[in-house]
Amino acid sequence: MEGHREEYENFMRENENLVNRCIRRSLRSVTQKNSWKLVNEPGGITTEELLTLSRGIRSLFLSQPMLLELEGPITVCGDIHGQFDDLLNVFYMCGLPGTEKPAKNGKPSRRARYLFLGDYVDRGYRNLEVVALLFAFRLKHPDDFFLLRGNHESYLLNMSFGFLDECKERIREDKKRRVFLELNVTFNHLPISAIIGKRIFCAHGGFSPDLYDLDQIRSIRRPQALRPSGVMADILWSDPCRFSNPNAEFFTRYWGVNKRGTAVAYGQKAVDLFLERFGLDLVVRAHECILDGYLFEHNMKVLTIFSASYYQELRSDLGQYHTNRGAVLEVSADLSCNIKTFIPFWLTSDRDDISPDLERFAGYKHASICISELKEYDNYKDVFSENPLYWTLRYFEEDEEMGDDQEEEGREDKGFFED
Ligand SMILES: [Mn+2]
Repeated sequence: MEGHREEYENFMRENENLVNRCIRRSLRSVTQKNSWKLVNEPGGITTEELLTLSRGIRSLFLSQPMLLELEGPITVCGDIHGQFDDLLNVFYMCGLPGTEKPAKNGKPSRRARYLFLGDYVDRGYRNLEVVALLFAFRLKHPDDFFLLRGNHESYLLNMSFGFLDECKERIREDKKRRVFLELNVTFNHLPISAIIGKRIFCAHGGFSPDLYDLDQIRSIRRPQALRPSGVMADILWSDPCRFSNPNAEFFTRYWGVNKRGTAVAYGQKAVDLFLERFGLDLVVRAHECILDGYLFEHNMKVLTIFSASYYQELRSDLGQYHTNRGAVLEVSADLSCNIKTFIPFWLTSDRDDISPDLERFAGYKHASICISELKEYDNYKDVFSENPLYWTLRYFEEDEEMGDDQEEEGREDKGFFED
């Protein structure tokens, strides 16, 4: 891990300006009329610069464990799903990463720190902006800003739910394949869980019936593609059991079948045993859209947090979207928990300081993928037909073989949209 930290520090020495520019430009979009777009837009960052961030951040992920051990105070955020305005809304509400929050009620101020629970891409339409800004903050604040992996940080999902379409649409022909693949390689380096103050377990979906020792998480090697089953899949995919039928409860107090058809559903008994075994108090997870933005279940031992407000399903071109609030959880230094909820920027009318043209739906194109379109991806076949476990490794080998030549061939990135 030491060596990776050094790699990361070297990377930052060379690329600090890029990281700062990426953050500055993203935040400007809150107050300036113009654009929500950062990548491949005038004044923004180029495709190559996005890839530079994406490569640099891998050594930072590897320098820290697969199971992060964090302390409060820290703000925990759920799914973002490409809704860049929600991400900015969270920072607007809870403080910019690394900055001092204003003191309230006589309490001392503190630096805003964050833990995100995954699902950064798909569904929404500003995936590239979300990824770029999260990566930039992650690089800028390596010990105050953390990202976990969600089930959508996997090419098996994000080639079908919007991210690949966005890459296709916004990145020029000869680069889009590389961007999509390289970002997914980086996703394969993300840690999958965190424990705050030794008491609060955080992950995208939940935990696993096969998890009897936390070292099982720590020992998962990276880069790691997401497999369809196993401990890692359960942590990223599972949900709490819900009972509409009291008779069903009898059978699913421990573990049930997950309605998604993947991983498991955990009942209250399973939660009690899990928390007791590891001396924990609470599971905080994301993964499900909740009307109020948050939901306590299983005797308040499981908290779901969802941070994409008015969450768009894939069919939002038909005017279908949820009318949910977004929420975040603020955990204090003594582990007391405070939930904040919010509605989209574009529903608020009293913020004069915010750009008037924030309409989320303007310019949004329905990200559809149909079977016939898959034909276009024939050149991915060699990659996608493989077992995900080998895919990552092979991609790395290819990358190395190409080495410096590839950089030369790449030339200066002058995409369609750049000045
Ligand atoms: Mn999810």
